[in-house]
Amino acid sequence: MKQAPVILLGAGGHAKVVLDLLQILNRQVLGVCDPGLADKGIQQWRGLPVLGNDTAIEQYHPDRIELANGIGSLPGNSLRRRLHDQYTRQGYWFTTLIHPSAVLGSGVKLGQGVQVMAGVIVQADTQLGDNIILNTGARIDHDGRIGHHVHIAPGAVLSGDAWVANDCHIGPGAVIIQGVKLGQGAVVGAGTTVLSELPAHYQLTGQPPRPPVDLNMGSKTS
Ligand code: JB3
Repeated sequence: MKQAPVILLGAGGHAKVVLDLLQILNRQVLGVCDPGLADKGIQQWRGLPVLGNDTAIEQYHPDRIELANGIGSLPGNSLRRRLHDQYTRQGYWFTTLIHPSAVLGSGVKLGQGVQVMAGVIVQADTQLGDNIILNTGARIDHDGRIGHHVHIAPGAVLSGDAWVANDCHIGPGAVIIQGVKLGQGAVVGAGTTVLSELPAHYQLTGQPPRPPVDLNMGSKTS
């Protein structure tokens, strides 16, 4: 079946990678919505028409198009999630994209709007929620459970049976050993190895890790 044409949201660093992937997958891209470009009157971005800010989406019936979320996700920035939630509520569908170089094991399940970038490996029976980024070269071993809106940054590694709740951020090159659970909104810093459960809204950074920080207390480490 022919896939619907796509509108790309955002025109920053993450959107460049998503656009490359759309093109590798031969998806028709109608244009890009980005207020940063629209406000400056810029009409073209990487060969695509700039359709305007996000309200331009509403000129297209939800049955006629799919959306690609080109906004990245970093701790403390919920724009990617907000756009996903807003437009799915309005009946739009975010396309799931899998780079041809990715390897997905048997029984792997992906939600709506998951982006699987170049070189990713996901092993058997892992389940992924909606709006997840598995960034370049990330690896998730068997039986993982990954919640909605999670970003697993380039080169991060999750051993078997790791459970990652909604809204978590796992930094580049981080390592999560087998069977470990991360609570909702937990943040793991670049290169940090997580050996035991991290509660919801806690941040673990450094290697060896510094003591976990409660993100709700407003004192973040970098
Ligand atoms: O580290 C990696 C591999 N990727 C990072 C990614 C996960 O997150 C990347 O290096 C960046 O740190 C970040 O990528 P992102 O989100 O593309 O950030 P940036 O390059 O700053 O671009 C953000 C874009 O979003 C800009 O073009 C903004 O104009 C646009 N933008 C801001 N608000 C918006 C809105 N776009 C839309 N459609 N709607 C908005 O409300």
